[in-house]
Amino acid sequence: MAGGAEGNAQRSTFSAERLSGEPLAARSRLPEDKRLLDERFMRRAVELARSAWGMTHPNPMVGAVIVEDGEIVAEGFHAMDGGPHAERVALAALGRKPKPRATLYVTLEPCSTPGRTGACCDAIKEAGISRVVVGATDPFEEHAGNGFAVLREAGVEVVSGVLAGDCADLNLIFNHWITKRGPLIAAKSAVTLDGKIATRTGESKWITGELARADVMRWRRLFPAIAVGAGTVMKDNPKLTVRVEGAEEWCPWRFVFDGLLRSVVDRALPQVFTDEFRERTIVVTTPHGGLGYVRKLRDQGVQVWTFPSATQRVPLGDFRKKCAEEKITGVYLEGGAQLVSEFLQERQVDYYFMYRAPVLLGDERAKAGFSGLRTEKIEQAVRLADVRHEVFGDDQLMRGRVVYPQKMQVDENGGRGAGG
Ligand code: AOF
Ligand code: ZN
Repeated sequence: MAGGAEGNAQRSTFSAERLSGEPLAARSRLPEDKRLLDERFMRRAVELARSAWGMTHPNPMVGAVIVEDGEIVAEGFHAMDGGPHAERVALAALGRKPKPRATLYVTLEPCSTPGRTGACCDAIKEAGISRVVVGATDPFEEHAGNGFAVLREAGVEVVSGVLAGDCADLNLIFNHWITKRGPLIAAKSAVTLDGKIATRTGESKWITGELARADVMRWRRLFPAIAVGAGTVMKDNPKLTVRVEGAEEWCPWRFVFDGLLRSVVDRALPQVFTDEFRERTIVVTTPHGGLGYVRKLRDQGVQVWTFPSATQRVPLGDFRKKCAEEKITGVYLEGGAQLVSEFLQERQVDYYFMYRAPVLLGDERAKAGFSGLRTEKIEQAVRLADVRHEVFGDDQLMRGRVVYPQKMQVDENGGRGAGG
């Protein structure tokens, strides 16, 4: 394909046609050097958007730059939900009227309806911007594709789909929240070359290296909630906060799945129930947990969500609904294997992060990350789509959207209780 914004999008992981919401033929064709320049400025806009990593929920992360005569003259990003949009921040930072040939780069299609802050399309028109370059389409129904139409009607030149894959990837959580009206539930595992998460004795620390672990911290900071099973809480007594040098310790919502409340022991309680962030801990359980334990947790200031269930397993679809009601837009499942397997068996994992380290156990009794499915044919396999690969030192991250097969069979012994 000869040049054009679509050339770039074809090479990226996502299809620009799908993301930009426009047929390929309708998008403008640009000479190669102009396209490269557009990508350069868009890359800066993506970087700016990321400055608000984890701080905009339920809104998206958005970055914008204004370019005059090939130079960036103003920058902006959407810093928090309810705050001004990136385009308006950039226009305000400029502090004067843009030059007639100015270009605005923005990672997300400018909004065309007044939300809490006024439509960005209006601000763009009022400022007299003549060219707008956009990354991804806004999936929000009222906005999707409309921003392009409104601006073009006003005579603005619009180029869409520039770094579309990277721009959509910025908003994995927002995109899912808007289109599926519920949280993005993502699972993470760190595996060996042979796909194992622990040795036969259960040792799992230090499979991946420092850089991969730092990346996990970064994703922990993005997701509004983390989830673990009772087994993990009892075995590792994790803190589940985000600790990054130079930044204050951050605590997301911490879900502990414990159908029987076996982590509420009489001895010293796990630290997620007692530390300074204990009010950010939510125990997810069933009526089989016992009211005395529920009371004990509540006395600590810990929240408890109890879901009716015939077994000790928490009904995960109901958990998802409750998250939606509580406006929790994303949940990062950190394990253990039993809990993530239950989510998988119930088709409740939407996204998967797999860090693979160059370590080989070669032991058939080493522990696998997932179990409980009966996969006889490859067509029954769970697959990832919109896959992205990243490298962290010697380790690799493969991540993507989970696509379930039409027929997925859960093995009889896959139905053990919540915990892990
Ligand atoms: C943009 N630029 O920086 C953002 C956009 O309630 P509001 O006013 O914050 O509007 C939220 C909606 O606006 C959100 O659902 C999404 O469609 C869009 N977000 N749009 O042009 C931005 N944050
Ligand atoms: Zn806007």
